Amino acid sequence: MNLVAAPLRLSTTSGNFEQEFTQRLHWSAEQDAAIEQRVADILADVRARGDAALLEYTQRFDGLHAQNVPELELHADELRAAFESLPPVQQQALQDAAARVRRYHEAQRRASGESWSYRDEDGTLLGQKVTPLDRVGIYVPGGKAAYPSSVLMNAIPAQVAGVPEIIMVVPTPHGAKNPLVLAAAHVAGVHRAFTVGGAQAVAALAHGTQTIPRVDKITGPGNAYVASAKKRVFGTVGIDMIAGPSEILVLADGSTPPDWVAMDLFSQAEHDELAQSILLCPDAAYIDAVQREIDRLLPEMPRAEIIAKSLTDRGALIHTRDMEEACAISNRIAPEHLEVSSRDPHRWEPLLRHAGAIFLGAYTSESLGDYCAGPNHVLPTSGTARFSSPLGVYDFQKRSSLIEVSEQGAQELGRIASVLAHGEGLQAHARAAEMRLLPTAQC
Ligand code: HSO
Ligand code: ZN
Repeated sequence: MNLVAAPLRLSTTSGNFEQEFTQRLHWSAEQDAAIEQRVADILADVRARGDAALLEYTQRFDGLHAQNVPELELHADELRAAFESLPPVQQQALQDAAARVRRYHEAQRRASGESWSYRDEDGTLLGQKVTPLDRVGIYVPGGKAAYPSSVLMNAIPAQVAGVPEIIMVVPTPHGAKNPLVLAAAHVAGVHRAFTVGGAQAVAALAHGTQTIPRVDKITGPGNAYVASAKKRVFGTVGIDMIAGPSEILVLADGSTPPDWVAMDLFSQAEHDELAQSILLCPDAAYIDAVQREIDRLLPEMPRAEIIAKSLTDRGALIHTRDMEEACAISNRIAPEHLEVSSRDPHRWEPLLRHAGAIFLGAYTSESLGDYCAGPNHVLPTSGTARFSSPLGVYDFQKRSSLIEVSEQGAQELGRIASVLAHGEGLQAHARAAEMRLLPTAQC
């Protein structure tokens, strides 16, 4: 088989650049009406019949037979046993990754996850109280997209936020359990885990069943059924985001060995045929060199077919006038992962405004971030980095405003509120404010 990975070659100086560029970026999640209907039915059924429905769907879709849902729980000793069954190098790698991810998220909590307050001169106290969610559900896909690293990336920020109950669901088709996933759950401090998946698991977490407690928020990636179910239960519970296919954008000044860049482009392409890998570079000869490395390295890759299709259908090698223009185009794309593969990454970083994660310098391969650098690998995709952020401790916390008005403060605030309440025609509001005015200060 002669596979070809031929990303689209574009140049910003060419007349039809805008049109070709826009076309290449275009991606829309197909809303399959049949899936939508099936998911709506499953949600309604699990909501109405609880465990009985969950058990039936698990039997039908996962070929997993059990007498009842309690049998589908993975207990703490089973998670620990999975961890202990791993070769020591894998145990160590999981623990090292978890420690680094925990440390990063602890810093995040210190920087932005703490309560604060201040007092006005008249003694009025104003503040913000940060509280962890009571209970969260983490969806972990089964089968080929079962990533132990994603268990760490979802559970650790929840744990660092102080969530007292983290519930994991993971489908195990025909009972096939992924020991690394169970071990990661053990390392990350998941409290309870169930071998259920699909829309039925999302329904169980959102509404609760006799066995599975209802949660306050559901995070984690999943297939089209899971994504549709998460969208539908949003409002009953919180959700993190609906992730699209992975993306990498490499901004190169030509100083990094081209095979490093080629492999980084492969690293996201190998996730999915729909993944998008893009190179932006002002040096045409370097772009040629990267393409040569792509051709040379592709046959070595076990997932060559996926890589070839992803690069050919969605990839691009874009020649820009200079690095400044490359940065501007990167901002338009707002990629999930942005590598600044430059001798001088700090020169370009201030120009980069929209990206889920920014990897600075030739040694910072995105793949290190996927596993163990520390920051979260659950990131906004499909241009949503324009307005959203990586999964973090803040996703597992919420904020309450705190207000304590002093007697003196009530005089000043009462006058303002009374005027505005009369303006809105709301008498009770006005009188509630006025009643607290001292006789000398009455309006
Ligand atoms: N790059 C993926 C995360 C991942 N990679 C997990 C390897 N394992 C998120 O975009
Ligand atoms: Zn990855």
